[in-house]
Amino acid sequence: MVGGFDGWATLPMPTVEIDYYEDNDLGEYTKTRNGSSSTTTTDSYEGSYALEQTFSGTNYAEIQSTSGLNAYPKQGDTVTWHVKRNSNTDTAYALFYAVQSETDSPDSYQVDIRPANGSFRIVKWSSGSPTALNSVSASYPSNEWMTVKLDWGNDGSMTATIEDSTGTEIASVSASDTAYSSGGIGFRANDKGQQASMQVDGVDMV
Ligand SMILES: [Ca+2]
Repeated sequence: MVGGFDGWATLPMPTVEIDYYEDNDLGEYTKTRNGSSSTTTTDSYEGSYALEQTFSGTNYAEIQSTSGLNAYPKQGDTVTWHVKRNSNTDTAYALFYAVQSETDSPDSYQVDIRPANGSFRIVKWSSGSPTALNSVSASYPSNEWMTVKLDWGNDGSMTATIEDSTGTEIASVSASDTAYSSGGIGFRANDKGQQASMQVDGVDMV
């Protein structure tokens, strides 16, 4: 014990930035569906820029990244996203993690925000097919920044929680799966005839 220093273990874990979009560039991502994915200055959670996906029609807005960002989550990490949606009800928004390739609907997991179905889910993608590992009911506010937090355990346990802008919990869902232990991140907005619009900012590991 020297100079009162009592060990690194007592220090708080630093926040590690995944993407804040302040480079005003999505070059780290592959556009895997034809809907619009761009940076925006109209609406940001922190700093000047955020990711914005808008979509209406027959092809989702989707981007995937497995390299180029500052960090990617793995088992044992806690991830947070800040997400905002428009008021249309027949829409769905996906936060992908454990992305195995920069392709449409890659092998991955996703936290699934589904105003269209009134549900909040953890979904596993395998060979292009989605399976809901667990689903709970949820009613989402619109036009405000929600916070999504994912606790991804070393044993493959996953708990995703979503809160409104005041910190009140909207829903929490848990699942467990060990198919993927690390990988990239991605985002998707889609609809069933309404215009899906999602902003994302401040993606961190905490
Ligand atoms: Ca930002």
